[in-house]
Amino acid sequence: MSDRAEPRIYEGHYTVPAEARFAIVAARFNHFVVDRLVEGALDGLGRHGVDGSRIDIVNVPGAYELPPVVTRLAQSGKFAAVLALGAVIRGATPHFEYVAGEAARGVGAAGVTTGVPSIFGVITTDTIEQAIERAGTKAGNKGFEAALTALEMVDLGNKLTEAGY
Ligand code: INI
Repeated sequence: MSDRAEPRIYEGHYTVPAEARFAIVAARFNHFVVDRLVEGALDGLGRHGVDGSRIDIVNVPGAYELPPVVTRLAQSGKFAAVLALGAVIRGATPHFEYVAGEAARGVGAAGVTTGVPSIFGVITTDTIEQAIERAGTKAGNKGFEAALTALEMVDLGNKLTEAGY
């Protein structure tokens, strides 16, 4: 047996503080897909004891509008995490790169600048079929995944705070 000290490992689990509140910001564009993501996120949170009374849902026109609202909610200090949900589908539009890029950059920046986990639950695909696959059919549900990511990051943040980081 080695007497070498083991490293400390920090990792979040799906443990939710009783008072933690969550915000979901959902884009209306491609709502037939995004509605499934919202359902998935509510399911993911609900399965870990977060019922609707602890969740606010805010709707915005499109994925491009997610970042300012995610930032505002994260800055409010009222939420343990903010989930951004949307679907950017390339289709025939050259708009895709701008919308998807800005949504990803802006939601990421919200998390970095506020310290509140800001989760990127935005599907970016070439086709509607691929988007549907990621919204509760054969490739899982990105809203559900976003909920679990949020829970893990909240718990990780609490553990790092306890450790003095
Ligand atoms: N918004 C989306 O959420 N998904 C898309 O696929 C999309 N496309 O393809 O254009 C989209 N555009 C709208 C955009 O998010 C803004 O609402 C709009 O540009 C006004 O700022």
